[in-house]
Amino acid sequence: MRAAVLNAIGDDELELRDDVTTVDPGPHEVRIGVRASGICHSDLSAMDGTLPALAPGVVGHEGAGEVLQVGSAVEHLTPGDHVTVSFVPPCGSCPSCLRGEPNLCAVHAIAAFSSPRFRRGDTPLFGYGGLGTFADEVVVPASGAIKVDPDVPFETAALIACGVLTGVGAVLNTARVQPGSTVVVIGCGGVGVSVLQGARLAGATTIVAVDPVTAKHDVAKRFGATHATTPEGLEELKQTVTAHEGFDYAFDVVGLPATIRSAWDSARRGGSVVVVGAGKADAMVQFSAQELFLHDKKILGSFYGSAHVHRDTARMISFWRAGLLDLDGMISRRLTFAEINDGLATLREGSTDVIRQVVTVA
Ligand code: CXF
Ligand code: ZN
Repeated sequence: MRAAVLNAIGDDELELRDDVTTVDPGPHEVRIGVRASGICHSDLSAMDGTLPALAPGVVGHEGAGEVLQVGSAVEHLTPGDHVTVSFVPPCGSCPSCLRGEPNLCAVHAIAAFSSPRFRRGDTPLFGYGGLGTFADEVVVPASGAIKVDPDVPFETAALIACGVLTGVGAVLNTARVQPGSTVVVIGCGGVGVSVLQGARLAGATTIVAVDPVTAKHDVAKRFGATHATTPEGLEELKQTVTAHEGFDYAFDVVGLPATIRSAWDSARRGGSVVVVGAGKADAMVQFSAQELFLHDKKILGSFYGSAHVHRDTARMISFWRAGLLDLDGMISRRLTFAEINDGLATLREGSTDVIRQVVTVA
């Protein structure tokens, strides 16, 4: 079958091959025929070493498809079911799952670093985040395949699997944004736009989008931003729209020390600073000991939108059905499998108004 292989960390391009096979599904696993996969910035971060990934391996982690085969112990899925796939399949019984934080379940996430999911000849290939959705098929733990109604287009469903759960989840689950709030969102890619939509959904009344690419400002307004600015204009706009208070909630959706610091500086005393952006392991952010205490700001990390993936996938689909979440409008480009490297280059370039590019795999 086809798969886009990252041969070594640091490579700019994936090698598109047609001689890759998956491992066989174990009793608690399922084989999925991938039908659509979004291109997420974390795929680039796997390629350039910003986020942990193993090579050789198959990247892609925002996918949806059809169940082809189920392991002998799998009861809740049958071939033909439509699903999204998750890079954090909840095991259901570890301390994180039991305390109601299944987004932090490490059981399968850790296994992804020791058990390859694919083979090319005699060479084992890892799957990024335990997935590897830039491939015709993936074999995943059954709890990481989330059933969706068959009328939801695969492209639409795929977006939920990473970017939408991460962004909308950061607003509703991590920050619990209150109606009438003031919100600033730094970074307007697929996740940033999802944060904007989440803020609108939560009833925030002032929503400021920040991005250096001015072409993204109109895009941001389509998804809920009431104002948009470059980073240089943020301080002045903050003074105007919050009457010198600062924002109730400031989301960093970039993950750079400067943008995290900017989120901190934008939040009001007592406000919440939510770090959604996936930064480097060795990038350090500075806060003075005094400001941490004096300003009473809450710094909240947000991994995978603090989501309960099964509950929240269903919730995102109901928002979409109710017209409260525009998922289809987020798809700015549909690509074929052969165009994956072009899509990655477009995203790396960053200078367009592309929100999400979706690869049609079928
Ligand atoms: C990433 C985190 C590392 C594994 C793949 C997904 N998160 C969002 O893009
Ligand atoms: Zn992602």
